[in-house]
Amino acid sequence: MVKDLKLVDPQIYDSIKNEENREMNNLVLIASENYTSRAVREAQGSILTHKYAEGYPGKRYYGGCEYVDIVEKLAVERAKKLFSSPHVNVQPHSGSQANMAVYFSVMNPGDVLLGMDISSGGHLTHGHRVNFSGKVFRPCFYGVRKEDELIDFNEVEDKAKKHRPRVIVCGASAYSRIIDFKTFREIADKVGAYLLADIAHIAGEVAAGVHPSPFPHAHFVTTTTHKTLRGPRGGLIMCKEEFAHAVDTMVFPGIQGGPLMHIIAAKAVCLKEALSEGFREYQEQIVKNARLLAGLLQEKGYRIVSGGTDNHLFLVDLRAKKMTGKEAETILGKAGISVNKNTIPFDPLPPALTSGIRIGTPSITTRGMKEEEIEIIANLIDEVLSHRGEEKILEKTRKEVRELCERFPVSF
Ligand code: DSN
Repeated sequence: MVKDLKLVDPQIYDSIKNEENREMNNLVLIASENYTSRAVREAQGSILTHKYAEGYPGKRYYGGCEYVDIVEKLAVERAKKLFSSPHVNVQPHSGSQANMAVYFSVMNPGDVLLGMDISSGGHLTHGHRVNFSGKVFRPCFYGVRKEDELIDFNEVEDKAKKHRPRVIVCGASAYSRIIDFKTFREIADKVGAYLLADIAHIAGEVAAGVHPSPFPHAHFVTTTTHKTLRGPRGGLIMCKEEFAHAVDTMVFPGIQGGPLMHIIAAKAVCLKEALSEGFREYQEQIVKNARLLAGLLQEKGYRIVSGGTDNHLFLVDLRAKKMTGKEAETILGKAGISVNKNTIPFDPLPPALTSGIRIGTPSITTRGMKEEEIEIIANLIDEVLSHRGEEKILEKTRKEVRELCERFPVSF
């Protein structure tokens, strides 16, 4: 007898339903989140989760891989086409594991890794001391300039010459400007380092040509598939042919076991969607929306880190508003607007408090929101933050958020 989730596990069922409602009725402005299509989730929730397929298509350690081979080959071919990448590994379970596989394919423990400081917008896996990347390797960091909050290439070069890294990693989680991959490569070449471009955040924009591609500059490119790319939670590695064997053997058997074939199928679906008509327009609209929202908040007196954005996100410095990022995250959350607290460059406050919030537009753009709705959202954010603690304002905003969400439904 087929028993559905509601019967088998009502607690989990209810939590999923509640989360569905939360996602439908809140304005999600978390820059790293998005809504997947039903097709992506159908593949992700499929019976492919049953299959062991250690190895690669045509070279598996298990029998019965004829269909999952088709799935993985399709995912690889689509990723190659979308990103114009010579070689792709679609098996990394996450962005962290994608970065780990690249590091271990060209570095030994104790080698030097040069990455972007987390408070300038970098990621934990770019050498942070609490992460494997900062424990196994010897990390050193570059950041942004105080005066304009843009990547300081003089510092990148100075640090590269001083510390002689084996790998330089560029790419960020909270940096709103174009990343100049060519200059990073020139610096890497001066010190004989490999360049890894972690495009997890901007993958959709890169795929659509809205952000310059890291190819041909980077030796390795990693990404997640669930942010602007709008796919399932997971990772990808792209590289030149000469590194293909090292990367593939490091993913499996180096750091992972059986690939998640249901996730790989969902990656293939999202890559197909990204190759289809409308994806470029979607990415362009994400950036238009982010630019407009940053500009409108600026007009209302909020300081935007680096003065604006070229991509899907930006950071708001709340110090002049005498508010921490934690407070803003909580107050906006109560109004149905979901953001995350985020350190700003040279932040005097710790990561648990922060002086800023990060705002991103991929999710609301997936809902179809455009300029008109962005104006409403800017007003709602300002109203809530300017009247903190005023229950009446919160109530009014919650109602307006709900109305806006109902006009732009998410279909699950
Ligand atoms: N946690 C992700 C983000 O929010 O940017 C990065 O991995």
